[in-house]
This record gives sequence, C-alpha cells and structure tokens, in this order.
Amino acid sequence: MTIKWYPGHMGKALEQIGELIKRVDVVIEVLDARLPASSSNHKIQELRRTKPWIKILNKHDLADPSITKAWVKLFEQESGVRALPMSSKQSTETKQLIKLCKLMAPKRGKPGFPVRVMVVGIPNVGKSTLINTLAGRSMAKVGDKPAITTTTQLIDLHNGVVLNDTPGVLWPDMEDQDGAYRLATSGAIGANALDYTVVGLFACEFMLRRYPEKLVERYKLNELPGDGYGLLDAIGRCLGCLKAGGGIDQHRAAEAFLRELRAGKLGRISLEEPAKEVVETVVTEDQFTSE
Ligand SMILES: Nc1nc2c(ncn2[C@@H]2O[C@H](COP(=O)(O)OP(=O)(O)OP(=O)(O)O)[C@@H](O)[C@H]2O)c(=O)[nH]1
Ligand SMILES: [Mg+2]
Repeated sequence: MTIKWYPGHMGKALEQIGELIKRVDVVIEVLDARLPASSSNHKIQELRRTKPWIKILNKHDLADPSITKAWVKLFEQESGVRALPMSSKQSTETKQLIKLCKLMAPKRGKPGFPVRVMVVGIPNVGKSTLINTLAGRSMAKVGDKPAITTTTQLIDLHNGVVLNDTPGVLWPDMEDQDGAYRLATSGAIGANALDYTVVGLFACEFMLRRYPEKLVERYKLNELPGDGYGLLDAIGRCLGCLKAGGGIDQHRAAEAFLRELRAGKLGRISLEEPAKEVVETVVTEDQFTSE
C-alpha cells in the first residue's frame, strides 16, 4: 500500500512558510530524532538559502543515543547549521535554544528588535510543545496525533525573541516509500491515510532485524518469530488482542504495537542511522578530540 498524505492546509502552510521565511532571522527545523533524514522536509529545505538554521533532533528521549550523536555531528558539518538533540518537554534542555537564536542573529535581540524565529517541521514532531516549553505556559495547542496545528501563530516570549508556530508540513510526492513507512511508524502520518496492519508489519520486520533483544524482553518471547506476521501474532497473544471467535486480531495487535513503540515502551529506538562510513568517521573524530 502506497502512503501519501497531503491534506489541503499543508499546501497553504508551505506557501505561508515561504513568505514568512523572508522576514525571520533564524529558522528552527524540528526533526524526529528517531528518523532525522526522513523527517526533514525537502520542500522546506529548498527555501533555506543562507538563513541561519537550527536543527532540533526532538524526542531524543525515544531515540538510540549513540545514533542521535552521529546525526548531530553529521548535521553540524553543514554550513550555517547548528544541531541539537532535545526533548522539547524538558525546559532544562530547551533553555540553551534562546541563547543560540540570539547568537545566530547578533544584530537583533534588542528592545524593539526581537530575534524573529520560525519553527517548522513535519506533523507531530513536537513544534508546539517546544514553543510552550520555551514560553513557560500553554500558548499553542498540542496533541498526540498529526495536524493539530493548522494555521501559523505568532508568540512573543518577552525575552527578545518572537516565535512563529507553523502547521506540520509533508510533501505531496512520497516517492521514498521506505521513508514514508518510517514516518508512519513514528506517528507523523494521519490515521486515515494508512493501514495499521501493513505499517505494523513494516515495524515488526524492522525490529526483528535491528532490535530483536528489545522484542524478547518486552513480549517475553521464548523464541524469535521468523517474520513480521509471526511477530504480530506473538505480540497479539501477549497483549490479548483476540478475535471474538478465537485467533489473533492482527489489526488490533499492529495498532497496539505501534502505540507501544511510539511511546518508548520497548526502549530507545532509532529507525534510521547515517551511512556506516559517516558514523565511523564521527566516532574516530570523537576519540581523537577526547584524547
Ligand atoms: N517523548 C516525547 N514526546 C514529545 C516530545 N515533544 C513532543 N512530544 C509529544 O509529541 C506529540 C506531538 O506534539 P506537538 O507539539 O503537538 O507536535 P507538532 O509538531 O506541533 O504537531 P502538528 O501541530 O500536528 O504539526 C504530543 O503528544 C507531545 O506530547 C519529546 O521531546 N519527547
Ligand atoms: Mg503544532
């Protein structure tokens, strides 16, 4: 099944982002730390030019820490880009962001001339949560499903920074279907645009390949099933997802599995990592600089 999700408000939001970007000093692009490549919107990247750009690898509390570190190093190699792992619900972690915005726009941040910042990213990645944490109160609506924010909103932090919250935006042509399935696994695609069983099977196959030990631990498996279908059955049995007449309800099992995965119940998981050569270079550089 092909995944595609581009509700009407997204095209309009992309146009607004294209206009707003001309009048802001810094852009904060919120990525999902579990899938930093697939959660980056190339349509927004195309608008960048030389604009100071901060990439937040959000929800890092849910991602594999060593893989997040490799992504951060990789992104920081891009000119004019700063990258930070973050958990946008934690005010201790978000504090440094204000300082960084001011540092990246040294001519602004004075009375009457606030640093104008726009927060962009795909749906459900934590943009509004980040803004609320920075504001210290609930200014923007947040929710555990994509497309909660559908219009832009300007929020003055009263500390020399004003923020634009923007709706989560995807792109119409989801040619990279592997990436689209990772987005669906993370919760960035609307429930009406996907088949839970198929996405659940994709997530099962990935976990069997990449994190089998986490499956064994969470679902008390005596032996690892040979494929996604077998795993979905084992999960359904463990979580009590049964059909009325007997047998496993695979649809319910898939839905429950995705819910658990997204909530971090299986531990910290990254759905993608930088190419192996890049990780090796980063690790070598790390050892070199820590000596
Ligand atoms: N574990 C974890 N959850 C987070 C984090 N940041 C946000 N969330 C959760 O992610 C969900 C989406 O948050 P929002 O702030 O509404 O996301 P958004 O990017 O504004 O989404 P749209 O408005 O739909 O584009 C909510 O359930 C948040 O509680 C984080 O750092 N870690
Ligand atoms: Mg939002």
